[in-house]
Amino acid sequence: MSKKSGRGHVAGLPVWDRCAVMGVVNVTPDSFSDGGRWFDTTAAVKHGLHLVDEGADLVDVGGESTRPGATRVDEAEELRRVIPVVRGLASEGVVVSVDTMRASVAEQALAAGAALVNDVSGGLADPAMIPVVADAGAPFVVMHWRGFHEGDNIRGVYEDVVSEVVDELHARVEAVLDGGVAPDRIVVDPGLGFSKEAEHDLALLAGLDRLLGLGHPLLVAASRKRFLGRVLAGPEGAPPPARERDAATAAVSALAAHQGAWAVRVHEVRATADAVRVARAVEGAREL
Ligand code: PMM
Repeated sequence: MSKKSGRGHVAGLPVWDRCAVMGVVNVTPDSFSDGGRWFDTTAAVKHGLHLVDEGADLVDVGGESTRPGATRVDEAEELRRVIPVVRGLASEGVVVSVDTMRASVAEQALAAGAALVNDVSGGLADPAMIPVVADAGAPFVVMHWRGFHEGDNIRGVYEDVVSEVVDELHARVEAVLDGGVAPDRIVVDPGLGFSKEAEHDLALLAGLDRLLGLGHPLLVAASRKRFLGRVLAGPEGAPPPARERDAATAAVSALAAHQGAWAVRVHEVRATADAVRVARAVEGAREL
């Protein structure tokens, strides 16, 4: 998969001729950036449909916050939050991704119509995840992950963050392949903000070409994250709140799309939908 030949297609999903836009629906009371707003099935489905109207190509539904310091929800609660929303959106023809670290949630979400499994642990949190995804023949997002957050960012220590993330993702991809997931169904993701400081996130965005070198479509999920708050705050200032980071998020979307990302995962879709179209138009001009 070269940058020139496109950003790669993920078997089992529609083909987009530009960077795809994944809109986020967090069905949680406590997500770091939009928690509590869509914490009910009807509101969550409505929000997902609104994101599609705004230009989302797929909608990522999650029921567990991965915010630093968040406590895990139990399985029954995660199922209760996620499955009706997946079913509701899929029945409206939306391409749904399920954001979960639990195999049981992934399995039931796939049965309810989800098209893609997005596991921030890359299959590490639940040993049953890879077999479930392999048996279903589902596409799988493998994110770079060094373990659950435990308050202080004890795992966010790197000598060369880009090389280490590439190597660790490569090892995860091998494990996922060994587990029987087809190579054309694997998406990789650098896991911005997970065991990473702002400088690491920025270095990863500067090194997307090396992540693309893994040979799999690349998902970039920068939306409203802490590193954007740091950039916008400047050296002395206080970071703006998460919901005031959407213009910065759209800037990252344009940069990621321009560098060949397969998809960007965002909370506010409209500006990013424009950003990826501008990136596509620039790419088209280069092809002339
Ligand atoms: N980040 C969050 C949740 N899910 N999924 C992928 N693939 N990559 C990410 O970086 C990622 C994710 C945390 O952000 P949120 O709480 O604002 O949704």
